[in-house]
Amino acid sequence: MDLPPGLLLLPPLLPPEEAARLLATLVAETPWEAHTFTIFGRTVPMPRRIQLYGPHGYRYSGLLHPARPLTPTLEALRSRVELATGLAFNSVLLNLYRDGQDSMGWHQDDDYPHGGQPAVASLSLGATRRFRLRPRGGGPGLSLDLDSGSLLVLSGEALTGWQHAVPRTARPVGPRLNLTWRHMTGA
Ligand SMILES: O=C(O)CCC(=O)C(=O)O
Repeated sequence: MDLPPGLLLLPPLLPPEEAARLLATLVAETPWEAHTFTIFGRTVPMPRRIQLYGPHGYRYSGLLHPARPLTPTLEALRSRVELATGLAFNSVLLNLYRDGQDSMGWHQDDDYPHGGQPAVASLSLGATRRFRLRPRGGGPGLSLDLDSGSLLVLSGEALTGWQHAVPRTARPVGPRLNLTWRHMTGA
């Protein structure tokens, strides 16, 4: 499949058994946050659990997340993601999709308030979910099924010219944890 410029699906970072162990560890270790967001004047629960780690506070979905040091588990993982991608990361957003009803709406990741390198490395653990992309200017989109252990890099045009989403699914699926590695700079 031809991927848009700036989108790179790397060989899996982790074998399935290790990905499953890491999923269990991270689900247990993470102080998950449940949030709400407002859409068309209505406040609704965010359909997933999240946590953000990194040296700088970050405004995400209308909330200021304070700086939170990476845990030893995340530090070890960061080294592996950096080695595989050749990029440096200092922050990571964890999104936990508890089942097929949890999702992520259309958005783009080019909004760091204080700059930083905008490339994002996305590591998926657990249930395979469909990752959808569509050009901001309209036109045909595409979908990728992200398996446990997969590593996807988004940079350049893939971030500025495209939006992405993880839709709900009626298929019975177990939990999925996605870690988006980022590089942020302070104010
Ligand atoms: O769960 C995913 O694969 C996507 C996560 C995402 O879009 C984000 O963190 O901005």
